[in-house]
Amino acid sequence: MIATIRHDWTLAEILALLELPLHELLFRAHTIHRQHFDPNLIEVSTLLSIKTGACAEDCSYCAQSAHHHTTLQPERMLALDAVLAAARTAQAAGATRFCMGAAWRNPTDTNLEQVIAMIAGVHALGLETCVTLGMLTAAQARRLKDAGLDFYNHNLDTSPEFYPQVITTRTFQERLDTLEHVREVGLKTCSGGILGMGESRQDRASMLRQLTNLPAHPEAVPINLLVQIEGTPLFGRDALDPFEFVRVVAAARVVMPQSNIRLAAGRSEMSDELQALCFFAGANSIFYGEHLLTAANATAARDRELLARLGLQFATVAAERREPGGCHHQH
Ligand code: SAM
Ligand code: DTB
Ligand code: SF4
Repeated sequence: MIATIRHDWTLAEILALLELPLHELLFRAHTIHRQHFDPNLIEVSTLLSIKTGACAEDCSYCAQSAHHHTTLQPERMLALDAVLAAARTAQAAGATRFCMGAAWRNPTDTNLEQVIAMIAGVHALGLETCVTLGMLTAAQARRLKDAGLDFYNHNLDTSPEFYPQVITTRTFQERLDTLEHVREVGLKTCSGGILGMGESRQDRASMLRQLTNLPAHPEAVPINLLVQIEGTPLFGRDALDPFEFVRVVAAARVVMPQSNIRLAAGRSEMSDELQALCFFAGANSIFYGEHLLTAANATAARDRELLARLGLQFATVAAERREPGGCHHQH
């Protein structure tokens, strides 16, 4: 049986999921996961920061905000050949998607044309393309779609209630507007959030509710664990209980059965056992490669070893969805 795709989850229902006995929640999530995906395949995307730091926004988690005093050195936009060299390396290491991020509030139209040249080059290598450039107008989303982009990443980051404590220079509604522009032109959306910023369980449920109640579930849902950056306002926050992280991954799988749930930033701080639990709970995608945007990622060598120990394989194309009725779990 294939899970129904719902857009009407209530906060109370999602909170109730998060509050289930852990094994109950894991069983439900894994059962749904197997109905929609091969449970032994992991999708791998590699990130590259194409324009680093000096960002006008005040996101309180971010190393790249000009509002904070971090040790990060700002860098101008990378040249096309440097981007393509990084994409070739990522592809040779086994990545199937290349995600380019820029520290902008929004791109100018000139910025966009430069990024489009990068998208074209990466696409020509045979990689899926994703960019995350901040807010987009409807016309800019259309331009990216026409240029052949596959995915646009734009995170909701947290609940609408907790959001004002995290970012003051753009609103939650502006994020929803960008996602709408992206969706309306037929780009695939990648949208998720960050855990461990001091939010409550209710905030975590509320963020998932916002994602599920979008007119279409995002095709990819990155769940980031806050990477604590010295000099940012969120540095020194209490660490999140790892089981709470797993619960959110599992609940995300239950409420968005067909989306790729990505175990995103923060894996370098996670134990192998925690990552294995997250994969069981329905995470089927990772960022792969030594760097995230500015922070270190789990190393590629550690990831290859971990996946081998768990009997998991890199998906050769984006994690394939099961054909309805084509499930091979025990009935
Ligand atoms: N500047 C663009 C924007 O914010 O829309 C694109 C890049 S931004 C770095 C992409 C996302 O990375 C953020 O929305 C946030 O969810 C995530 N992120 C940034 N810094 C992080 C950190 N220290 N820990 C976890 N996730 C982080
Ligand atoms: C997402 O959800 N996480 C990625 C990607 N989308 C762009 C970024 C993580 C950034 C982690 C902190 C850093 O590297 O600065
Ligand atoms: Fe800028 Fe994006 Fe970092 Fe916010 S998350 S400060 S918009 S780079």
